[in-house]
Amino acid sequence: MSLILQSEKMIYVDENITPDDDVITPFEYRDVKIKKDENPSDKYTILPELGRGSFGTVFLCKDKQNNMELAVKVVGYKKKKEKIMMETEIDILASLHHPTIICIYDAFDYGNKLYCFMELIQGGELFERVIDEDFILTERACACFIRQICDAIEYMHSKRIIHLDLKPENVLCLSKQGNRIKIIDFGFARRYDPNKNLQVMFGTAEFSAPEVVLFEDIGPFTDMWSIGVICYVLLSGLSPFVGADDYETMTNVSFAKYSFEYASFDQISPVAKDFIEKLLVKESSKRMKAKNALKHEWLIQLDSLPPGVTLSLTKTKLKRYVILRRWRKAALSVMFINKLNKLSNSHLINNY
Ligand code: PIT
Repeated sequence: MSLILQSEKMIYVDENITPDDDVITPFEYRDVKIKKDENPSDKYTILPELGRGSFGTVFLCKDKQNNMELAVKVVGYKKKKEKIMMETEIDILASLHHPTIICIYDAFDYGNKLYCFMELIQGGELFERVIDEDFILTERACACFIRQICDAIEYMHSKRIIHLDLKPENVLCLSKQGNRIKIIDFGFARRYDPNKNLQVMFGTAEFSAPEVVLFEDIGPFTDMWSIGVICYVLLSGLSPFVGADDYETMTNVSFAKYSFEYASFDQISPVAKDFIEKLLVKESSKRMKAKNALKHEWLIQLDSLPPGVTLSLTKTKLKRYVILRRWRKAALSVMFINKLNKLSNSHLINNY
């Protein structure tokens, strides 16, 4: 049972479920290789758009053979580099078999586009779900979500794969009632060789680790910082490093200074704060690893504690946070369209 109904509509997540029982994967893991010169439309019907993000465009679709609903990410490529990036993403996804990671179903390279068919996840983004009127947000519910994220990341790190873009938008809920989540978007994920140095210059400033903004060596520890930021936001509705713009945010991240001196944190337990403190450590080598995060008292004690107080102030602040992000996303797409229009206009001018 993943749901306790309190009064008529209130939803209490039953955090006693460990992430591994009641596994909801709609199909058996498949050995996916990219099919070439096969038209995906022969096997699948592509339906309306599901969403757009840093990951590109994802459409709803159906397997014509068994009528199973799926999600498909379609990426057109012009340059060899773009193709290689998407191939890496598909290859990484195909090597990950975990209940808290989106499951790949099929892949095609056809007509200068790469198609990645995946399981359909219908519960929406985690933060959208927790701000719902019916959802009772408690520290235990937060710990239940964070434990599943740590579980997936520990699995990835054990396979020497790093995600590098962990943020709330990339955590989806399986349903509107249960507590299960899945991690999506492996567009920035990398195979990691501990003997080789790796720097990157991408991701979302607000959730990026100091080593990313300072262009220093990154590694599995980079994902752990992002989990610390997600956890801070989930428990308080506040973003620890966000500034007026990306430059200010990156400066804040580089100093790695943050505080729990806000009213939202009054209701948060010392053990939860200790969990965050062990992740938001500037020196990457001293940061808590995924394996140890799963052994941290905050995630271990989860099963034995009562649900605890509802975090009403956090929820109010989270609502504001989510609405602001929606606005920013909308503004960014308008800016993008304007830029495209300008580009195509200048193209017209240049051609006349
Ligand atoms: C869904 C439903 C939905 C979005 C997605 C899947 C997106 C998945 C996705 C997974 C990736 C990736 C990009 C997007 O690189 O609303 O079932 O691994």
